[in-house]
Amino acid sequence: MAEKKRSWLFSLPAQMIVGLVLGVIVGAFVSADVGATWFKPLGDLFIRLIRMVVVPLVFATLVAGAASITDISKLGRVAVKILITYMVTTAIAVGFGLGFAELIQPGIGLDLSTSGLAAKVVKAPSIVQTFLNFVPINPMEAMAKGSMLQIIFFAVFFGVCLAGLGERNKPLLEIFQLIGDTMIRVTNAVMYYAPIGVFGLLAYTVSKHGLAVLLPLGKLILASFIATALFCIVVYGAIVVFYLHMPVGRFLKGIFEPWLVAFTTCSSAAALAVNLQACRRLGATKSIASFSIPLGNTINMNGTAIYMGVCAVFAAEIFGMDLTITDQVTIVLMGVMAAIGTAGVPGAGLIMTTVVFTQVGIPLEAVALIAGIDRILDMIRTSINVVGDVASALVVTKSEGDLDSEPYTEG
Ligand code: DAS
Repeated sequence: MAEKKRSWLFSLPAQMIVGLVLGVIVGAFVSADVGATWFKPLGDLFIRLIRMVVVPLVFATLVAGAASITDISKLGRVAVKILITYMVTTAIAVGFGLGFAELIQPGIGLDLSTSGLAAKVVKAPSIVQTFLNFVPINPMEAMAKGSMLQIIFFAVFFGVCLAGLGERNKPLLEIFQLIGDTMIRVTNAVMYYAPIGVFGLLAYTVSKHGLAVLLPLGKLILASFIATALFCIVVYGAIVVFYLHMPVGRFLKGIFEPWLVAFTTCSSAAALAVNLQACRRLGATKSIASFSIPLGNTINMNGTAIYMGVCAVFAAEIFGMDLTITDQVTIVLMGVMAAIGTAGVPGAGLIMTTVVFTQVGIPLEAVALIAGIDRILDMIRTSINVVGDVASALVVTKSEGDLDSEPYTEG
């Protein structure tokens, strides 16, 4: 029997918005004590559930992703180029998000530091020490502690070496793929609790701070949207006009379908197939598109990177934190790693913000606060994640002298 198409109103995003609205209304009418006693635990449970999934989700999906890059040796030069393009555009994206948010300061106007949630003072290590800290002395200890930077480093290293085993790796690769798929199901199950968690946290926050809490959330959406739009115009605009020498209209028309699928589903994975076709139609060769689009779908998330920068500044501001230059460099580094570790499914980026926040001492209550409006932010960032995959694939195709200037038609 065809599954009955449920109205959007019953969808999880709608339920999260209902949770947010109800939380605000209830919070406006109850005392701070009632909010702390009855509603804060609901939000705390959501935060614990989010923290529960991060380590196994990131480790399994990254090992499986890295291990599936089997033809890196064959594609050597192209693989190196595409990975460098991914890292550079992602780092620029985090910097864009961070810089723009510092400019418009979305979090100013709300001070949660009085909620006993003062930011943890994290003595930021020197830049050299930060890079040395990438390497876990004991990977199991890193997982037990949730040291995400070290977990991501070990997962990618382990995955690439697993790929090197060739055919022998099949059983173990399948196990990690199954664990990754299972953890995505666990994450989806956790997100079903999100409406209640969002309700609890908003009710508590509004009961303590009043309705003023809403203004910064609106500014966060605006900051995320404008930073993303500016990044697209400046970075992708420069690539298309000055490097690809492609008519902007042709590029926009070519990426529209994957952009729309990603925007509406909030899932890069859902847009993978149409993104592959769009990339080919825009002139990428079959080998570069079929290697880079699935890889980019897993590790290249420019929209999520911008979101990491914007949210880190927003969260620091609502807890009265002044970000030092070292904090900002750490946010860019961690934002890149968090974006790499983000799965191509709805809400994955929200969970990965814990990777960035923890590294600079931002209380994770900020994650649950952002959760209420995260679906809107997810639409913005996911749609750009898929555009970035196409842009990078075309850059590498052009660098190989293979960019097909004529629109490709399915032959
Ligand atoms: N929704 C994720 C994706 O599909 C991105 C994210 O949550 O940041 O790309």
